[in-house]
Amino acid sequence: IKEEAMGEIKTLNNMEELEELRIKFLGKKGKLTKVLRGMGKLSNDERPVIGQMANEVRRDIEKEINNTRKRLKREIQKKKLEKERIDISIPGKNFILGHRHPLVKTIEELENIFMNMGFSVVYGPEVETVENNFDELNSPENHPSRDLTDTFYITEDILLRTHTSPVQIRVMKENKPPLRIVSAGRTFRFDDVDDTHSPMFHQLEGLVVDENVTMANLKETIDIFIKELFGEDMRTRFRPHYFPFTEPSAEVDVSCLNCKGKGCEECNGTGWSMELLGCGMVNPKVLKNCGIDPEKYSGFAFGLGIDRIAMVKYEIDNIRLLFENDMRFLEQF
Ligand code: FA5
Repeated sequence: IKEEAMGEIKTLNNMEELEELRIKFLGKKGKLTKVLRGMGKLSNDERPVIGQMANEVRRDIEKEINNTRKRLKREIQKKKLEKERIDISIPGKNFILGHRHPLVKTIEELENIFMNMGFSVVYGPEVETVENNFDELNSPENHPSRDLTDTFYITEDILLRTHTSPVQIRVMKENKPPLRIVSAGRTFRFDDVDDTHSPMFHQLEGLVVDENVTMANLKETIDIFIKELFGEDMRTRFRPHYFPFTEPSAEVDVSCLNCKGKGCEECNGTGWSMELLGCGMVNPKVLKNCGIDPEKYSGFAFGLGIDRIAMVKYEIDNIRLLFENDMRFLEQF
């Protein structure tokens, strides 16, 4: 029995097999137990001899089981440690770092330039009232921009703002002059999509209201801003225009980045890049609508097309690229 047990114990690989072996030899119905139970049948002479032998065998088997248990425990732990080992010589996984969208970068840059010029940054909602978006801005009842085909209406009185100018109304109604704010955000129009037009685009609105604010202040503010953004040699061109909420009004172009105004293929020889913003002196009627005395105060306002500024700045020739989220495009910035 002892030899059999000792032989088998050497081939064991795990705790379960060891337990099975213990039961097979030392359990209630085990081989050795059977011998001990059969002792009653032995003669008085044989009993002490066989008894001692059986006890020795039992002790030896138990000892070997204990040793084997310890050996198996060590082996299991060793295997576990090997599995958990960290090989510090394996090259690390590449950590892919994201970055800000070119439009977000442009917005932050614009806000920073204006903050340095003493403007505060405010926010307005994308869903607006017809009152703030058109009425209070002196937009005539029959103006084409109010048309269903140009504006996304939600109800008769609520729409997706078509420009950031309603933020002017909110700011003037809630605050007293002097005012000096910019506000960037999304705007929506039923425009046909082409290289420079998108139905969802971004504007940055600027508004200054104080005593003795003049057109010269407006022109200088825009000039400084454009030079901060594009560099000292960038020139601006103010073209007379019409907006119901400003009088007089102007549209502003900047010199072509490619030829710096000399005239090249990209600007069709004109030396000027696309129209970037609209601006003007706040119409006294609008000041009045918002409870500001036009006799005492005057102001200027402007609305920049942020997408177009990003396009000029990063030399992007199609506005759609900004909204397609194609990684091959975005990874270039
Ligand atoms: C306005 O929206 C006026 N609210 C701007 C303004 C503000 C004038 C304050 C006076 C005082 P306009 O419709 O021209 O103006 O749009 C302003 C700029 O938004 C444009 O110069 C252009 O850069 C940009 N823009 C207009 N429509 C689109 C479009 N569909 N896609 C991309 N950019 C556009």
